[in-house]
Amino acid sequence: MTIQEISPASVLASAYQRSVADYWNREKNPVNLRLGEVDGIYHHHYGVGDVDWSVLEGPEETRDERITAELHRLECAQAEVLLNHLGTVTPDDRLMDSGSGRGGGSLVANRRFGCHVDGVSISETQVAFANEQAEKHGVSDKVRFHLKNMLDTGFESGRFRAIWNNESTMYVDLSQLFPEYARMLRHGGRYVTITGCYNDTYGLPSRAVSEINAHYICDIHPRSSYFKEMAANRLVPAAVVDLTEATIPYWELRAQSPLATGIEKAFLTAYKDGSFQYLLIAADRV
Ligand code: GPP
Ligand code: MG
Repeated sequence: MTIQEISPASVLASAYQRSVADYWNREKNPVNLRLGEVDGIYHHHYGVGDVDWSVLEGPEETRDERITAELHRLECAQAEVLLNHLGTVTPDDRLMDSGSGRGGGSLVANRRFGCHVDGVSISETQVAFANEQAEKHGVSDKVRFHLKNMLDTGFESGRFRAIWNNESTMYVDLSQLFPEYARMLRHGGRYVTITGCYNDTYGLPSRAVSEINAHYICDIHPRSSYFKEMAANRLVPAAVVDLTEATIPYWELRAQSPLATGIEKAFLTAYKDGSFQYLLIAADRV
């Protein structure tokens, strides 16, 4: 283990990054923990797909449990959509989960492909939690989580077959992020992001988008900046999927859940007024 991996001060390059690390070190939202407890896969992203509204019916005593399981099912479906865009991955390949949270995405990638996964987070608490999960799932030989900064990981050039960000690009400047990915991806490697971005055709960030930024201490980028910065960094888009319609039902259900955090209305407003989009972008490193 390098010094960089064990010293938070050397990983956090700015006061902003320290404030983000502080948020995630303290974060214990039941909407994340209760969902993770369903099957031991802890995600930090939202869901896609049609809601089974029958979960609201049936015995009152188990209603909350049914909603929790349904929200988790939709978040797991979102992770599968991302994995579907990683291309061919063999058990010897290495993938990087950039902004790996409590580790759920890395575990499901390893489960599907049998590959090595390096998860990266600037939160010590998340890294420790995720490494415990890898132990519990018996895959710590192949899935490892590191206290590292995605803008400057220290990983060797050409290490990765694929890199993904599942809702974590809004914490970094893309003009700093993509050069680091172009360096770490091998030629023909795949980059995938699922992200919330603001819609250039709306203009600048709407009130609802600004509320989301304030809630998570992030900086949602315009859709155009993804393509501009990819083009500048040898990343050629291979697929773009607008998941906006597919994520709205998740937010409708979450708004009715006792696990709601208060940000649900802002997401629904932003998606419905056209100021915000939930997008998957897959790109090849050339
Ligand atoms: C979800 O994490 C993602 C983020 C916080 C980044 C912001 C994402 C956008 C698309 C704008 P989470 O699962 O920890 O959030 P919550 O606690 O609200 O479920
Ligand atoms: Mg969540």
